[in-house]
Amino acid sequence: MPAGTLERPCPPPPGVDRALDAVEAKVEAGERLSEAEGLALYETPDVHRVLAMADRVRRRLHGDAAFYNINRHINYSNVCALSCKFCAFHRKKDQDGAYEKSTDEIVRDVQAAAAAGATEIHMVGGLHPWLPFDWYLDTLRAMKAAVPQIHLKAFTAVEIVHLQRISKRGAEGFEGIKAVLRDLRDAGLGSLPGGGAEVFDDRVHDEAFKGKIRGDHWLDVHRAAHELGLNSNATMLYGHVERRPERLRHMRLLREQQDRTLQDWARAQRIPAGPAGEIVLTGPADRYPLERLPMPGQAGLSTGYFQTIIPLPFYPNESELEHLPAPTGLENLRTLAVSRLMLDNFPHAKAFWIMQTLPMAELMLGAGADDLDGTVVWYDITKAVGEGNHQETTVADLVRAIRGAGFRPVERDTLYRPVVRDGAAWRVGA
Ligand code: V47
Repeated sequence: MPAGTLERPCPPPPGVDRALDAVEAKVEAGERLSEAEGLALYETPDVHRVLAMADRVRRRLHGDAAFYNINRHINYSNVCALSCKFCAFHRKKDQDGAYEKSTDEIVRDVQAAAAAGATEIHMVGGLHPWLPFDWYLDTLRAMKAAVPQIHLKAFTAVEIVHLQRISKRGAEGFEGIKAVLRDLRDAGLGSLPGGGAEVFDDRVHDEAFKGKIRGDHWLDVHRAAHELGLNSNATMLYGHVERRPERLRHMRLLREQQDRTLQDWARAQRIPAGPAGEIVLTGPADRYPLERLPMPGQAGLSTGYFQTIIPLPFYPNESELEHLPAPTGLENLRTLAVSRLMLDNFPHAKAFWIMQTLPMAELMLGAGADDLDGTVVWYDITKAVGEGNHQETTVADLVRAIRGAGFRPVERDTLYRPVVRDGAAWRVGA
């Protein structure tokens, strides 16, 4: 052995990417990552280090808590004026398999959900060509009248724009969106789900979901909801015709909007904004004199905000993009971890078990996710396994997955408040 060999610094073991050191140092310090740094997280062969970084950030935010909820997804109709290439859910009115649920059927679903302990109904559907605006208002009112305590999280941004068009309320643009959201809120709408965002990029839009609203319009709908005090979520549909830089841009646009939304709250919580006005919630504990997580009703918070980022892996089956391969397990883990690291001002990251599968969602709890969504029961939009739309998991399965991953299960309501339960009866805890 030549002299001095042992004194030379050890080369990194295979798979260790030294270029990540600077990125990791920024994560440790709680500094915002650029899109270029996000790309480094995406391109490194050392994917497990990226997952570990996201886990660190997730533990700073939530410790060992992992959230789930008891909910029902209701898809009121699959009839849709659009024909997005990635979507296997939509049907034309007289096509085989087209359906519409009546208000009475929906109310029965809500009552059955409440009897089983559900705290939330998540309701979305296609852009129905002739259901009138009043049908949506009446249905929300009937749902709330049947079960006043239930939270109604309903309608993606593209449905809201559709409702604006059919509502004939006169107002246009942003004010028109707000007017429609105000009517829906007054009829019982509690928050907006994160669907329909896909990927905020015009090339991807024109190739895979032309006809749907573009990213700026989607962001405007959520901004309007936030201004009215409604919280919302954000999805990112990945693994189809988009590329990784486009995913990172999607994350940046969400993050910039959230910065503006949280400014007053951050000031009240004495969270220092960064040089570009950025509000980072994922740094070390000593940066946060008061609360690091926005919660409804908190000092400085007069608006709603984005609660959760939900990366959704593309399911090619039965869509017009069926020839594309679905994203791999590691790509799913990595995309979740990169989302957690880039979206440093989003309180939560969800591994939606229906699309990820429960075993994959369990792994994701150690890679940045703090939430699994809920019991779901019926789901029409994608089918990971088997036939039919009965896709239910029990609370026992969710709790077992969370415990198996080494976390502490916490039942939450839609706004991430802890739930105290006595059978099907429940209240929000402290
Ligand atoms: O908007 C449609 C996506 C979304 C496919 O806010 C597909 O808490 C994969 O938004 N492959 C609906 N994805 C689901 C959604 C959601 C789910 C769970 C929780 C929340 C929340 C929101 O599903 C659609 C679309 O982006 N989608 N087709 C497909 N083939």
